[in-house]
Amino acid sequence: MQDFALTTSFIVVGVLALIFLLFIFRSSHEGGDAPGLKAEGTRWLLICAMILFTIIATYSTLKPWPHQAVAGVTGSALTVKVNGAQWYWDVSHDTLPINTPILFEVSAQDVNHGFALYDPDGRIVTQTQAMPGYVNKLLYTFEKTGTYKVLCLEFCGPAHHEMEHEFTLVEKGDFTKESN
Ligand SMILES: [Cu+2]
Repeated sequence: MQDFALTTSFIVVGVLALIFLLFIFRSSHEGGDAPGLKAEGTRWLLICAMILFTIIATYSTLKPWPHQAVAGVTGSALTVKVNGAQWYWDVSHDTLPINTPILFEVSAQDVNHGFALYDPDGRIVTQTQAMPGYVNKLLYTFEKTGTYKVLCLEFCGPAHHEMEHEFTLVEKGDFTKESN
């Protein structure tokens, strides 16, 4: 869907640019030798060329959308369901393996919350919104073992600061689904 929207908007912009160019070309011909009109035409031609260049340059350097990355690995990923509520996190697994793609499926029960993961050094490593009625997919591969904290990033009421949770990251060999 994202790709479709992007491609469609680029095509529409491209067609509009072509219409502009057509009008500029025609008006500069109708204007005969009038130097003012020719200068105007050249200016518009340059503007359109710059717009086209920007679009092509942007399109050619685009990285895959995060959703595509999620779609590509869902088969090998370990899925963790996360549900935010006033004022706690309900998660399906507490212990997770490192060097394994983890797919967090994040939702909320009541109001918007912010699901943010902090590494053992207290640095935020990834985050997404937890929204009622939506499941936001967040893909992350942990590289270090230890205790990772979940904190809420969206003010969600008087006990917002108590919305903490912990994940224990262990070596791949030490991980069993039953250990959760
Ligand atoms: Cu909160």
